[in-house]
Amino acid sequence: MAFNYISAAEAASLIKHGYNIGLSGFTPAGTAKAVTHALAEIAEAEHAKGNPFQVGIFTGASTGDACDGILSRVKAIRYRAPYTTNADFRKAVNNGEIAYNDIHLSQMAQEVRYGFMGKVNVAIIEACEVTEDGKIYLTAAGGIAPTVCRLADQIIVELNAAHSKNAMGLHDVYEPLDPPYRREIPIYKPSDRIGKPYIQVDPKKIAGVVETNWPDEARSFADADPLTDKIGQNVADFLAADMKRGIIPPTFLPLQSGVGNIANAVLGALGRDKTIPPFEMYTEVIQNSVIGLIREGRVKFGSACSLTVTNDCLEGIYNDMDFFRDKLVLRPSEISNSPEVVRRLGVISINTAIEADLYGNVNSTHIGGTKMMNGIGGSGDFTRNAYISIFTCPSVAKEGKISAIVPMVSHHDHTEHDVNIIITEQGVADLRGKSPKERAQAIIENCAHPDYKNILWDYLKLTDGKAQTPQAVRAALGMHAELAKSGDMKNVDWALYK
Ligand code: 0RQ
Repeated sequence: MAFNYISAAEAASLIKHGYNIGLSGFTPAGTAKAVTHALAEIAEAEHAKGNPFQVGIFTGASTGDACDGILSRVKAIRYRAPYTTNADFRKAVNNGEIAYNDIHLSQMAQEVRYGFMGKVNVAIIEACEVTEDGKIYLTAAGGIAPTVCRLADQIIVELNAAHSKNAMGLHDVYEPLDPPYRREIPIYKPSDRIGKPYIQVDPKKIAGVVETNWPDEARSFADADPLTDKIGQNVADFLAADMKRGIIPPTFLPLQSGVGNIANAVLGALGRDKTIPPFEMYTEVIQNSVIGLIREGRVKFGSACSLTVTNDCLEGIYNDMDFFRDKLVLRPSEISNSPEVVRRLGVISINTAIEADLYGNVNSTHIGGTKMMNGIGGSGDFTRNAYISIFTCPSVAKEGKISAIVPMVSHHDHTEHDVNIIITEQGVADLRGKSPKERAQAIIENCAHPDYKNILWDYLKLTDGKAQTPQAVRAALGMHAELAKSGDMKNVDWALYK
């Protein structure tokens, strides 16, 4: 059957107030852009007429400004899940304007299937190719595209010429059955392929194809600096030492690494350390640094959900697909982040904390316990199931006025039961095999900034020092309270809590 080629505005007009839209994409590769942009114009016009116009957004992870940004600015988002990084969206969430459901990325597709979030009315899927018999070839990310394609009443395809058709074949599309029929996900090494390179849909559901030429809105990251380099080096040295003493097998283990400057620095340091053999990634995002390491032969294979790379890097991959075809695979997020597979493969996870407490609990999402930063993303999918779970962060933030090591985290994402290692530029706290009181010693000694060490030792003196997890409950958030009061945690006066 021939497709109905329509404009972005015509496609957006299929979306009504109150609909839930399901989007392709992941952080922010492969997200729909043209139709959401046109949807914002409809919302603005409806609001000008005094009519309500808001939608729910279900997607893989963060989208770009052409979705989360513009739709938040025109107040067109009622509900959204999961992770996002957009500053305008963040502002709207923290102003109470959007209902944001921050769930583990591996759970997103299944929670939509289970019906936890309501119906998917329209799916908007970015593709590099679509065939008349209903094969949709995704671009630079897997996300939850297979699930929303299957569940939506209508599918709009954004056929984006900015993505080369060479992307065909990058994907391994696999959707598990739901309980009680679910079987194991048969991935036994990062390079295993278990599905198809396209999403098969009923072509009658494709309401229209919108042709675009809109590059991904890739985030750029600052160059490595001495601080991130030191953290990266500490991670590489730690892993090399663990391999030397036989905790990590000599073949090494697959790595997961989060997004951002620290992740880039960690990978740079691992690439340089030739005592670590070439390794594989079983991760959610592949950043520029991994592509460089694949070219150098330091990374043997990359399994991920998205190519979160700069546009020139992406073009380089597409132009060199003969080289990359057997070294990269993109999967739906429930597979790239599958707890079952992560546990089986023995993935080493490396994610970034906002703050960690003396006992190894980690806050990855909230500033001051209340304001959403980005979201948990896939950090919990990997941390809870990792062979070794690592959190990195600078020991202080905001010119030293905030310590990343605090008596008690102001919001809880990863518990003391799941966090093995904390690494700052100061050093490495190895929490494995330690009791809470032993962990507190290791964290203060090795990770806290020198300006805060005595403050943290003095905090412990307020506790009875004996309980399983010694806390002085009134003082436990005293450093946060001091920050709110004077703008500097260093001013905390423990005498007030005696
Ligand atoms: O503030 O933006 O005003 O400069 O937080 O911190 O140090 O630039 O680090 O960009 O890597 O973000 C945890 C948020 C770190 C991120 C987090 C302030 C700091 C700065 C950003 P400015 P940095 P990053 C893979 C896995 C959760 C999801 C995850 C994240 C800003 O890594 O969202 O891991 N992780 N996913 O100054 C107040 C503190 C602070 C603080 C830092 N204690 N108090 N402000 N900041 N610590 C990705 C996916 O899942 C797809």
